[in-house]
Amino acid sequence: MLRLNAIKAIYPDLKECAVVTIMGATAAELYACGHRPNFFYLEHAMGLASSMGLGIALSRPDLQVVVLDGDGSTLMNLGGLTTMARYRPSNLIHVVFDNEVLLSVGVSFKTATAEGADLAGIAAAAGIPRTATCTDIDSFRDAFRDALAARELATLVAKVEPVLPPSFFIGCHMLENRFEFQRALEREP
Ligand SMILES: Cc1ncc(C[n+]2csc(CCOP(=O)(O)OP(=O)(O)O)c2C)c(N)n1
Repeated sequence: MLRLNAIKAIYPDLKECAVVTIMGATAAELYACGHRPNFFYLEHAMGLASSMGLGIALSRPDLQVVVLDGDGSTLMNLGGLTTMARYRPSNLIHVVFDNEVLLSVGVSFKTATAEGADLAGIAAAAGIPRTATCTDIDSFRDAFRDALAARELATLVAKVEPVLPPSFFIGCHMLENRFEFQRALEREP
């Protein structure tokens, strides 16, 4: 599965959600699908997209929050899984695009998932109530929509090819994105 196609498959569902992505390829691919004020591209702070998503989900329980994470980033903040499970917000879906490498730094450095680490299994063991590993677009879209409908904290791992986007272009400055996203979050439901 290509991550771009996986993002396209859930893109219509992201319209009403607060979305936080990791930096690099995932951010660029979501941006390429069409930027929205409710999308935040978390630059530099590798591993912390899930923690930021948790904070938003807890402070805005009326809002569905979606985090688009990577395997390297998730492995860098495994404690984030236990903290998400501990507070268990029903309005948070944590998607991990697992390409088994640190793709965005341009080298094919393998992560532990290339050697058998099972992020959905780790998330389940951390206490995340709903987990899945998806290897094709249809099962990923179904797992995502089921999690939305269930209103239950979920970590969904999508196994994707290590394919770089044609460009890392993001047409809004980090600061602009920061203020625009804040305003989107402050808007009344
Ligand atoms: C603390 C920290 N270490 C390293 C980096 C450099 N860096 C940026 S993206 C990235 C790889 C992210 O890997 P992953 O989460 O698997 O996502 P992918 O790029 O494969 O989509 C790295 C190492 C960083 N931004 N911050």
